[in-house]
Amino acid sequence: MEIIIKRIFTALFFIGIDFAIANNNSDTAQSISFDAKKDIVEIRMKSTPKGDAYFFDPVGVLIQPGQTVRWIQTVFNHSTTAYHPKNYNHELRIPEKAEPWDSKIMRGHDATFEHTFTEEGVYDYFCKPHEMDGMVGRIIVGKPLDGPGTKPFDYAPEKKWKEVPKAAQDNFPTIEEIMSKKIVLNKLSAGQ
Ligand SMILES: [Cu+2]
Repeated sequence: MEIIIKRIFTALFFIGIDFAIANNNSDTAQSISFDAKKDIVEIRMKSTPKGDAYFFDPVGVLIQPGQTVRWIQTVFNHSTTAYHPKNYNHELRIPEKAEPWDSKIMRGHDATFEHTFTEEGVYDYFCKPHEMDGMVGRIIVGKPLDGPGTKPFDYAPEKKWKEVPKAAQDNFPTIEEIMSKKIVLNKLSAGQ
């Protein structure tokens, strides 16, 4: 009996906390946090059943400024890293005004990383351990505009940025495909 009463008290305690948090938000904060939660786009870091290839799925997404992307690791040890000179001297392939992100190597099943996008344009990113194998993705925020992500690979050889590996170049969905489909599933995910 005592245990049951304790449980009821615990339950009431947590309901109380939720209620307090909900009431603490101003109207604006409430609507922003509600919308932000609803608008999170999830991209999974997966492997083929045999474990011989790793990939982002979906590999391409169209989102709107202010939206957040959440990467979820379903198999061990990946990163989501923007193509940007600040990230290991990689080629600049995100809008010039945008902040680059780098999750570093993520550890553990269900590890997640989030980034909120505000600048419009094309964003290319890679997984640090598997870029050479073609584990890359592309996100378009709003409109592609004509930023670095719309340019051909190795568009500025004088900068001496690290080259985008051929396997990676081959795995980006086209801008046209992302704009028309909004979500481009990875061809490696077929049948999963
Ligand atoms: Cu990876």
